[in-house]
Amino acid sequence: MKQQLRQYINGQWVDDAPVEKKDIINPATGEVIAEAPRASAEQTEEAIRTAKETFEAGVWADKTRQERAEVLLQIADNMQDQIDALIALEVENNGKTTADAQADAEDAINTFRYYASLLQTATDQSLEPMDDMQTLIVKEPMGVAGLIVPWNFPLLMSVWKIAPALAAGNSILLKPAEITPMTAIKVFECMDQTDLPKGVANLILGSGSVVGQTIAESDDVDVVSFTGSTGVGRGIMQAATGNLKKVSLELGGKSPNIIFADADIDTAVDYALFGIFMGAGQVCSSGSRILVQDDIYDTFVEKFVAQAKEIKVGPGDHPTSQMGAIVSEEHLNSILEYIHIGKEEGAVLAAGGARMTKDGLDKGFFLEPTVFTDVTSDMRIVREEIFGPVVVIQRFHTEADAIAIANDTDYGLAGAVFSEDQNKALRVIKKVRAGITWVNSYHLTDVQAPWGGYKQSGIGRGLGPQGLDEYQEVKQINMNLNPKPMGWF
Ligand code: TAP
Repeated sequence: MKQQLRQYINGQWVDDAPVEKKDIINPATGEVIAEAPRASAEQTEEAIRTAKETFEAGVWADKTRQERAEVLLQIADNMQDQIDALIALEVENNGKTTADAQADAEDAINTFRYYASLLQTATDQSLEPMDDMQTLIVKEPMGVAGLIVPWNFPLLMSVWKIAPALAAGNSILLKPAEITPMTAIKVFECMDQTDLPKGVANLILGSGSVVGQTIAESDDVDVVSFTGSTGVGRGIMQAATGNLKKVSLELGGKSPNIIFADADIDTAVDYALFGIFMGAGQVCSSGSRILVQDDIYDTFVEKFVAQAKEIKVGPGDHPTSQMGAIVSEEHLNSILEYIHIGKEEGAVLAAGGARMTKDGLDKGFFLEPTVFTDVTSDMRIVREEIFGPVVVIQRFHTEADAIAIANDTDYGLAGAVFSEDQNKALRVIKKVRAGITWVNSYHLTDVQAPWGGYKQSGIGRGLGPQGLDEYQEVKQINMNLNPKPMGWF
């Protein structure tokens, strides 16, 4: 008997499930682990109405910052109690390794705690009175926040949106990716056991084309925060024009990782492997283009390829696995298609390139860590986001070449520089047109720092104080301290 998943609307787990259902698959085994409802547009509109009613009633929006912070901390505590279950569900539903899922779960809990602490910092401003006018600048919740998240970090991406949206006092409607709803449901179980008023947080399950599109178009949604592909993000922006709702977009990337000849080569190889193969490359900020200075190109490629071939690929819950499964067979096939395109384009396949079926991996969706060398800037595998464990290694000559190649992309999400010359590293990273960057590191970031992209990698910033601002309106209140006729007319 398949586990029946439920939506959470108006503080209730909804049992009268819609007719349409979707099988939820474990990507490591191909097994069906649960069955999820697929909400219709009408059901989505009803959930939006619930969120709107609770917002207008002020049951959450009118709470003090202290009261909201306390609820966020309750959620964090409940998640901490459930951390093993959160990790196991993320591994089972997404295919990532236990180590990856553990880092995500800890990050998610920390995000609730961070926004609780940020609420203790007063942001309202009172200006020095001018004549008899006293001006206050205050921040207020926007209203109903529609939160749409992808499948690659189902837990973390949900929490990166839920925590600031609730901290700001909004009512929310979360739509996880249809294929990975399990940990979002667990987070709502954790929220259900707190003092969060009913109807403030709602979870709706279903497809992007129906549920997501309805959220993006709805006149009753005041802000839509979307993480996903650039193509869908563009559509959401168009759909949002009806009521001119605020739009926050965290989109794709094709991020450059620049390795200078004076870098510590073993450190650079190590981080470059982490940069692309962590999460099986299904990470928006992956370092999917490695740029290597020609003096060390051959040595770097030799070391990188040798170590890539040693990565242990397997089920995420297996203690020896270093890289897990691809999230779905459909996505695996799309990555294999890119590998085929790369070979056709004339790139050299230096490692991997094939689906893995031996040693019991045949039922799951596993792919070898894949490395292409001898690529040119016009190739599709260099320009397009593959979103899998596939990296291209490019050669550069001078500092100026490195910057030009790094920025030769429509994306601008992330980037890194490796060099022992700190001045050069800083000079170059400042020229890289991207929002999340590193020097002699990769992937590691702080919840207090804003997260987001330049160019077609998005609009707005998540995390940090800016992440809270995405869900707040700013109002000026001008008070006449000495009311009497003004005499203008
Ligand atoms: P998408 O296909 O864009 O889907 C993301 C979410 O949008 C899913 O919940 C999806 O629903 C929904 N959606 C699909 N069509 C929609 C529509 N017409 N209207 C509203 N919502 C719609 O992305 P994905 O394949 O899940 O994730 C991979 C992409 O996300 C990559 O491009 C990656 O770079 C990007 N990503 C970016 C970041 C940041 S922070 N920049 C982080 C993670 C991922 P269903 O899937 O249920 O249909």
